Amino acid sequence: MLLRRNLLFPAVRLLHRSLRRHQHDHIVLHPEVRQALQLHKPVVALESTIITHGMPMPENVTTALAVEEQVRLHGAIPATIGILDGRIKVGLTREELTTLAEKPRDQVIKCSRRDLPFVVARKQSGGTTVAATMIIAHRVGIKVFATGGIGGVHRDGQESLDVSADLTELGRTPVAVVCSGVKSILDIPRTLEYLETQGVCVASYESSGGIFPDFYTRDSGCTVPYDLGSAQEAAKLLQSWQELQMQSGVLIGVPIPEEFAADKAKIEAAIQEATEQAKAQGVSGKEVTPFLLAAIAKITGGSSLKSNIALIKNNAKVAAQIAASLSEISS
Ligand code: PSU
Ligand code: MN
Repeated sequence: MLLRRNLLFPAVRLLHRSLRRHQHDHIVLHPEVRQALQLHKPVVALESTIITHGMPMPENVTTALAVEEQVRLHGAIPATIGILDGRIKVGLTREELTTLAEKPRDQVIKCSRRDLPFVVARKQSGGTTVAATMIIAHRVGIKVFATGGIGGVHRDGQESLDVSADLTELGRTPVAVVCSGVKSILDIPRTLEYLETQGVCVASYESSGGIFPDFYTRDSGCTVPYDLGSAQEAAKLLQSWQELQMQSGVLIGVPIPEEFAADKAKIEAAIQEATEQAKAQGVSGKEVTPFLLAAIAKITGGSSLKSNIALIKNNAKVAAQIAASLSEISS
């Protein structure tokens, strides 16, 4: 008896240890989101770096709430993902969202894949980037995610190796990201090359000829191989992607609504100026994107911010329609 117990004990201990590793409460689902997922209802994930680092107060809060409303209006449940005191929340409440938005910048971390374990361990708060939001969305079973724009290869990225972790995440995590493509503060052709290498299925949405958008304008001058004509067509693509069990993401580029598109020459000049300011001030690493966004908003007298708000609301609508259509054809 004693011998048997001694033989079994290490195995039991191992089992215990592995159970402990999986039984944690780092991720907390909002009851509404949990129920929607259990019932296979459409859910759209939303990121929070756009709230903590992408937009100024109070537009960050009003936009985040307006985006959630768009998701609901078009038939899905919104799940804004963010980190509060080390807890990863899936479906931030209005109060939590406001708390996160109002935190001083030095108390809220821009959280990408590499930052997640540290921020959780230290019980810090943070906004999740596209990469981190994808990880959490996938973990809880959300397939569709809407945002403004993803990170990419920075201009001169071939020298600096400043390539957003969003791109490698798209290569390794099966979530469909609906966005307005890649910001023109980045190197768009190189970003698309990198996504191809990562095996990411990239499509444009309702833009004949596969013209890929560039955030502030509808035409980046780059094309992608596929164009999706409707939410139903997008849902069919996602259905095949699920059936094939692709372990990589899908990127759907939705152009900014015509009436909010920026003037190409003006926005390009603002980007040049902002990029020079960043260089002169020695801005680097994860600070680059937030710095450029704020500088461009200032140079354009706030009109870039207006475009930004319009496009993310539109993306939320499209993502909700796609998620709704996907859950319809999958049930
Ligand atoms: N683009 C925006 N606003 C943002 C971001 C991108 O217009 O807030 C954020 C997103 O969260 C994106 C992140 O995932 O910046 C990319 O940052 P980096 O390049 O450091 O990976
Ligand atoms: Mn970077």
